[in-house]
Amino acid sequence: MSLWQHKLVQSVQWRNRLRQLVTPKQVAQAINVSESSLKRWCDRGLLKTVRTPGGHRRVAVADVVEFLRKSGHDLVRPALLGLPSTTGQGALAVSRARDQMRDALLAGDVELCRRTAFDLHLAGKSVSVVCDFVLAASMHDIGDRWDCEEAEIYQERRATMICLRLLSELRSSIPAPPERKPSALGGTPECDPYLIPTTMAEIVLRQNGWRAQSLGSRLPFATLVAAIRDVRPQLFWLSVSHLDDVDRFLAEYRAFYDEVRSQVAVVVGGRALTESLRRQMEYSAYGDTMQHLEAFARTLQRSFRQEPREEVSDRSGMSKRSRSVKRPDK
Ligand code: B12
Repeated sequence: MSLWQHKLVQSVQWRNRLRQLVTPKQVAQAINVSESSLKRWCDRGLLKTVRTPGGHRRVAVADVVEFLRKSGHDLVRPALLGLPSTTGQGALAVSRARDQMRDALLAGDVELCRRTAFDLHLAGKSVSVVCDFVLAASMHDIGDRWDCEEAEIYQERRATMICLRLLSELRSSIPAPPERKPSALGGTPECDPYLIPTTMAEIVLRQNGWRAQSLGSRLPFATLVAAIRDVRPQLFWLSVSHLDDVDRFLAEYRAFYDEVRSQVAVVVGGRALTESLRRQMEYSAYGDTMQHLEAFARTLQRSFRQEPREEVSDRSGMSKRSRSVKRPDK
């Protein structure tokens, strides 16, 4: 088995572990509390449990991770839950984490990348912060180094693969939103191969309780219309990192927006959407970062709890052009 095959197997194993069920005793030992305290938390609903057919309590590792993020308890023995060892730095400062992540990405050190992201996640940092300030910032840095011939193309490609793998692992560590939650879809237009930002959007929205799914990259607008018709999401994000024919994009986007504007809130963002381009577009909201997307999604969710058609007060920091939002199906 090659080194890369070995790393891929490790990544799959890691994601499977997050879906695994463990006993309350294992959790108690992993976070160094008594089993009775842990069972009390389970009884009070602070830690979600399921019952085996024999009536025994079990906890999903992803739910333990969520509990640790909210409660602030330390993970003393991660190996007991099959989780990666931490860097031992607890709530690593975001700027230090970014430097550590960039260096680990450049060196292809998957394990250090995983530990760095996981440390922040366990310390309660939102996925949007990890995405904007650690992963995206590291990739920007790597891109600049490639541009200045200080990094090899293979290092940039490898860093992209590692980022996508980390995002997939982070996704597994977030409990799946229930069926009744609003849904979101998104992707990139046909000329845009950039996968990381749209993958980030999916995970950020899932952490905020949306049943979000990225459709991936290079999607013709006609198929996006079909996806919206079939899935009927409440939110659609379009991430635009690269455009080769701006006029064609604008024409196709306008036709797309006219078709879907009454069905879904459309949020746009991405490096290629310059201000002058945005001025020629209509959309429900625009954002520069995953944090902006998160803030808008929260505002939209709040509006679902209010009367239908009520004007949404936007505290997201995103600019709005028009808005037409339907409530999630009950
Ligand atoms: C990885 C990479 C690639 C990969 C992408 C692989 C993949 N499948 O994703 C590949 C190999 C395809 C690639 C190709 C090229 N690349 Co390239 N690439 C990069 C790199 C290093 C990282 C991109 C990335 O994923 N960044 C991380 C994301 C998360 O950051 P982001 O895009 O800024 O997204 C953030 C915000 O924009 C926002 N956001 C994004 N989408 C959305 C959506 C919504 C709704 C909201 C609210 C917010 C939002 O939130 C994100 C998180 O903060 C960048 C460097 C950089 N600055 O990003 C260069 C970079 C973008 N590439 C560059 C170049 C030049 C190219 C090529 C032309 C190289 C070549 N000669 O072939 C080709 C172009 C191919 C094409 N058709 O587009 C240049 C672009 C320069 C420019 N002026 O536009 C860059 C900037 C590198 C550099 N410093 O020179 N590239």
